[in-house]
Amino acid sequence: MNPNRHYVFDCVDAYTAGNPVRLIKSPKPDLKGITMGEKRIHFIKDFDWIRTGLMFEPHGHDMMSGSFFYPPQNSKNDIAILFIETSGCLPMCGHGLIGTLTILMEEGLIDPQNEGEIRVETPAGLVVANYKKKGGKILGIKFVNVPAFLAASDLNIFCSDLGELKIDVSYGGNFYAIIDIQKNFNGINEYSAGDLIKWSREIRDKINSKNNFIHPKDNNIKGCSHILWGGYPSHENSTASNAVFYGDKAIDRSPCGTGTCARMAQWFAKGKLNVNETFVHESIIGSKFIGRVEGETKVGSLKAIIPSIEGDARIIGYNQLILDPEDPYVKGFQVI
Ligand code: PYC
Repeated sequence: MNPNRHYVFDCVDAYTAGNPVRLIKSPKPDLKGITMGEKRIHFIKDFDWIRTGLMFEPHGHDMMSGSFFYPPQNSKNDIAILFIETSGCLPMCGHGLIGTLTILMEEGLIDPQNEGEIRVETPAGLVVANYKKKGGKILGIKFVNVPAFLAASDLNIFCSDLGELKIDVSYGGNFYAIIDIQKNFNGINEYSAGDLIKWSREIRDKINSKNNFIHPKDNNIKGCSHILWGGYPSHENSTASNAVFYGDKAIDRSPCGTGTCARMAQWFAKGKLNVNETFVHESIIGSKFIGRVEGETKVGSLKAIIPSIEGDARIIGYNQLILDPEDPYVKGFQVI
């Protein structure tokens, strides 16, 4: 595929807990590499124009998130997924995984080897999902994610509007800066999404200029890309609420799957959550994921958890999207 040609992309649009998932069925680029991690690097190098064209305006919007699916490298697995969104090509995306698997199952695009289970190769590693099905509908998906770990704690970062903040950085498939409720931050319920977006950009720049977060087992996974702001939950049975910032203008409408895993690893490291405990996470719109610490493990020398996330998704439409080299906005744009 090359950016000088005219393409019509056949897509299925869905959402998971409020956040969009656009599965691109065809055409899809031929990616070099054996693992999805290697294929992700090839996509970033040669095919990012597809991501920007299909995720940003006018074809998408600030929060748009999507995926491509490929045959697995290992025949024991069922599928391989590449995640794209306005922030880039992600190692892993929780809401994206739930949405993509729901579409693949409901549209008959996958036939899992074992009923009830889908083994998924992602750039971050193997993820095993279980689904509940009724008739042709997927009622819910629970996946066991890649190991999550706390990477740094109590970093002091100055935010020009809020003042000094204490920030932890944790990995759950992407690196998250976590800003819990504290003296200078009263929780997401007290601020507008616009404020969180503005502060997130400043904080992310400051964190990445002073630190170099690299996954101990994969140096292609690096940098703190997402900011997770804590808040008080609005439902009695929820553990916490959060708003995750990504890209340059997005607040996740879902509770953020990889963010929830990162936060569970943070709580576990601080003795606030144990193995076999659940963590019900609310999003900025009140939608929920059920997280759970399935076990304990290590990533290199770091203590880590094996987290799981449960949620559901809905298909909302079928889209044929044109990328035409004659279109002045073929690569997409964003108004900041
Ligand atoms: O659900 O993991 C997630 C996610 C990442 C970015 C937006 N959502």
